[in-house]
Amino acid sequence: MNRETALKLVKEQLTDHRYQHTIGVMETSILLAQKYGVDEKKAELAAIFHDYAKFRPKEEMKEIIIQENMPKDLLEYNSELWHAPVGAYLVAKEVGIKDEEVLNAIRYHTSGRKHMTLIEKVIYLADYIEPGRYFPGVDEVRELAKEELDQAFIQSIKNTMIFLMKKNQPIYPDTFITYNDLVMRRF
Ligand code: DGI
Ligand code: FE
Ligand code: FE
Repeated sequence: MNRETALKLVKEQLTDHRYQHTIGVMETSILLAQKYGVDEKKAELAAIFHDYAKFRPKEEMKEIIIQENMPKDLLEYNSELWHAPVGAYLVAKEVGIKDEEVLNAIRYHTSGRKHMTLIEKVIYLADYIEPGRYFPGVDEVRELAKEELDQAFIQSIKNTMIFLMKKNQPIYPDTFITYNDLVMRRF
């Protein structure tokens, strides 16, 4: 699917603000893909559709999680997590994308998971550092992303966990597992 067709399809699903974020993620993903040796076209497609399900009603997402046998524990944690696996499902079903690497990059773009692939890390990171983002510490992650993918990725996951903990919010186990996996293999 070419970029124009994909953008047209996703635009219908999103607010203007979220569409601008998507363009930022797309551009950032392409740069990261070039730098870290990921298929640019796959990264572009995953980036365009990564937030496809962001505005689906919670009830619809809940039903899909149950009916499609997605991890049930998702329902116990923040509903912000749901649009990622539900998005992967809907992008396959409604848009017809079949590439598992692309679908997994969408599926794990919020929670992370153990043994993340390069394209999954690229999408996670691009989502975090695209030019429209203003998290505390995002500039540090932007600098790290110019040097080393895993370092930047770990820092972004750490920042997200700290952000959640400061608000006394639970952290989904896969997010911890992602952090542990990277830290234990690298340091
Ligand atoms: O959809 P976006 O806003 O572009 O970004 P995203 O898909 O990374 O969603 C991030 C939000 O999800 C972020 O504000 C933190 C929130 N969140 C809630 N619980 C968890 C979580 N993020 C992670 N990684 N793990 C959680 O347990
Ligand atoms: Fe998202
Ligand atoms: Fe996003």
